[in-house]
Amino acid sequence: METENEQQRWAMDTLAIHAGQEPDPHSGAVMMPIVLSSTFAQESPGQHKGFEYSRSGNPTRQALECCLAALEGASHGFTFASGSAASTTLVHTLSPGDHVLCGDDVYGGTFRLFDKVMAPMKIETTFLDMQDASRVADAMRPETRMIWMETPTNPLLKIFDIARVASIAKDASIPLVVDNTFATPMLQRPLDLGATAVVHSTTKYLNGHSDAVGGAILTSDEALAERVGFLQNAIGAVPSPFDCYLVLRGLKTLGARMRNHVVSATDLAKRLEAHPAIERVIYPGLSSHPGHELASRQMTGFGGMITAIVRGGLEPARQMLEKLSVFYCAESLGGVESLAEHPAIMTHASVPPEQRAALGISDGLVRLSVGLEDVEDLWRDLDAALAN
Ligand code: P1T
Repeated sequence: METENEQQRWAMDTLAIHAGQEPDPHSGAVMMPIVLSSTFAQESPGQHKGFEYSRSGNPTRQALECCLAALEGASHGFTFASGSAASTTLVHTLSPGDHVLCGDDVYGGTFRLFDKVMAPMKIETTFLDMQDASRVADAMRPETRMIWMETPTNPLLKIFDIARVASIAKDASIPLVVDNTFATPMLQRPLDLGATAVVHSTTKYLNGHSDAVGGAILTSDEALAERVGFLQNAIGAVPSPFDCYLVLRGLKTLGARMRNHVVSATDLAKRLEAHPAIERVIYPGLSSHPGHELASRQMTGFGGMITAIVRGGLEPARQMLEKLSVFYCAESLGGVESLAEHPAIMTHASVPPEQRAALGISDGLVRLSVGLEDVEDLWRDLDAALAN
């Protein structure tokens, strides 16, 4: 792929395979080399081929950053050692006294970042349900400097209206950050809907094979990009070239994987909804989901995550998680293998119990990451685990 302009003409599946990458000029290798060198020779002090030191920039990382930026329709991409490192770097664009509006349902680690790391640094966060976008406008304060949301949210799969919240952010001249980890750019492109920046845990669908931890920030806002680029180098929470390579390789099949995840998740959500041991299924693709209509407009597919409430609470939910065998009981999501987990005990344990109760993260709630195994095997596994 020669230029950014040419890249803009390519469809998503083509970008996922080629953006930011060309055959190696020395050998013709079609896969991006893993450049492990920590430093780069300079012809004269300050005269170099674009790389000085691998924390500041690395060829393998640059290829990944270009590919992710192309997929999200951004002009700038930055990658990090984890999704949490990406989020932490982004909130370091704020200053003491600033206020953040954050969606009420976010990954437990993101809640913890705002609640336990940023609050003592005098950055206050208000968590609110953004399903009614007018609540966002009402909650704005003169010192509000950032709006942050996940959609679909983790783990309740709420859908927030990106375009509406983006216009509220724009009126206040503050950035809207969308964590696009659950949808991926294959199913939702927040920047096209007016968001200022996208963050990702590349650990999940983007890598897709549960063998690398990473994160990313994508934006077309020049001032924000300049600051994030500075902070990426100054804070230094950068990914290794090997992890960049793994995510770059995983990205090549992102489109094919996401289409398959969506088909299987839709099928299983419908079957679970009719299962007597299940009290409620939350999946944006079901017409029973309150955000179904908005998700149909805002996304091109409903994702691979299903949340279900097991009838009877903690014990039946625990038994289900113990009995599953094709689904592994494990944190994380977005890999080729199916995973099931219990947010109240596992991924969202850092959210205080009263807040979990208010949100509806009950003890019977389990979260499924539907993988790429045969869907009938997945159904047999779920059905057997739900039998008493
Ligand atoms: O784990 P890490 O790469 O640091 O990413 C953090 C993160 C950020 N945003 C979202 C939406 C996430 O789901 C995560 C990580 N989530 C899990 C590990 C999980 O099981 O939900």
